[in-house]
Amino acid sequence: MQIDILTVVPDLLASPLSHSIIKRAREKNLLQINIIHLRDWALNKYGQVDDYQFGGGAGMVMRCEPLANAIDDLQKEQPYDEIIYVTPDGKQHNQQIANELSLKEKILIICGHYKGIDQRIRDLYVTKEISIGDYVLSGGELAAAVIVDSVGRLIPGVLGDETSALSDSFQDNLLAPPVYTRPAEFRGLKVPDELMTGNPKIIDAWRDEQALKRTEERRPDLLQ
Ligand code: 6GU
Repeated sequence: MQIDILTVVPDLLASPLSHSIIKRAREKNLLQINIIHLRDWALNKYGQVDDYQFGGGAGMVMRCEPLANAIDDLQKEQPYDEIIYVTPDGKQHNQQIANELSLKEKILIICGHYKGIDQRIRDLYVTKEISIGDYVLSGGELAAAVIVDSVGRLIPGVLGDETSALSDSFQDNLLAPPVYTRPAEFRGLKVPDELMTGNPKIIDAWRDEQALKRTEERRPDLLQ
């Protein structure tokens, strides 16, 4: 899978996508991430990509021409399966969207800055608008990193059996059960007996029960 990310702050994206599972996915060539600097399509030698809003108001807006020219160039050989704009007014990201995106071949994520991008780019190019939650970030880069991480780990072959996504929170609309490692007792707190039985039936039943209990207590909305 290829994920291109169009940004005016490429430095914000480099590190979060170069570690752990995502690093290995890139090394195995299951995931290609290209961080692309929008200034390469700037309007002038000053690197301008934004302008004042029509109608007035504080804050700049990212202009159409650099974005349109960049997108046209980037899909000359192979069109994008999805062009995503990350924005606080998008649909809230979740595991189902991550699952769907992980099956695509080539996607573009556009990171907005300032007051966002000209509406006409959204009308003409964008196929999906995603927010990562009800709060405002300074730009779309950290949201893009969150989305790429959540998608990249789901690409077939990225996770081994031992880290299978099947046991993650949300994968079946349940939160994950508690987990324990050694020592078997810490400051008077013991690991639940069920996990120490070595009996897969008892262990699975305990995990299912705990996942359900946690979800009922913390996220009853997931059970609707
Ligand atoms: Cl996608 N972008 C920005 N700037 N802020 C956000 C967001 C995205 N999602 C939540 N807050």
